Amino acid sequence: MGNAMPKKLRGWDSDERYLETEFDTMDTDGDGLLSTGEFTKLLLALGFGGDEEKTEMLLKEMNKEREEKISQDEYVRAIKSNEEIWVKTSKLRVIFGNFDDTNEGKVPKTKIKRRLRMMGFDVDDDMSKSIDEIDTDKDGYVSYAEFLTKHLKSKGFVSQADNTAGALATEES
Ligand SMILES: [Ca+2]
Ligand SMILES: [Ca+2]
Repeated sequence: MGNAMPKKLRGWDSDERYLETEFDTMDTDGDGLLSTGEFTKLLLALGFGGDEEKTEMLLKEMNKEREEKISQDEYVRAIKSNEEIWVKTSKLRVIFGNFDDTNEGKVPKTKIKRRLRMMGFDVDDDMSKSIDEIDTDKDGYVSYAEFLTKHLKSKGFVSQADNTAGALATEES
């Protein structure tokens, strides 16, 4: 609280873990930096609607020292401090956060299926299977990292082979 930002989520340790996970999922080589291209892809995947010019401006703003790369810290600060970007990139956080009402950054698969049924979805074998597939480390939970990785893959922004870092970034807490 005490934050001027009139926005919603504020879960999973004051939203920061969401942002850190987003960064780590896109940082497929695990060096703690995103290239401008990766950063742009991440914003687009999160729903920051295709405005490349704006993305470039944002990059220049947040990127004081390095020319071509941003750190996790820069990412977290930039997104948290820019309400427009925050709101425009929040769709996946909000969807996930609605399921994650215990604020752990992961949701039991059984709970996801139950919720979906309650919401009126027909959770048939196919749907059930695709939920199982999101849980790549097979711990019975869908973490935000897994959820996001699935989304990035479906957009073609990370490949299957690139996924190790994203899976490793899955929270243990
Ligand atoms: Ca990297
Ligand atoms: Ca899992």
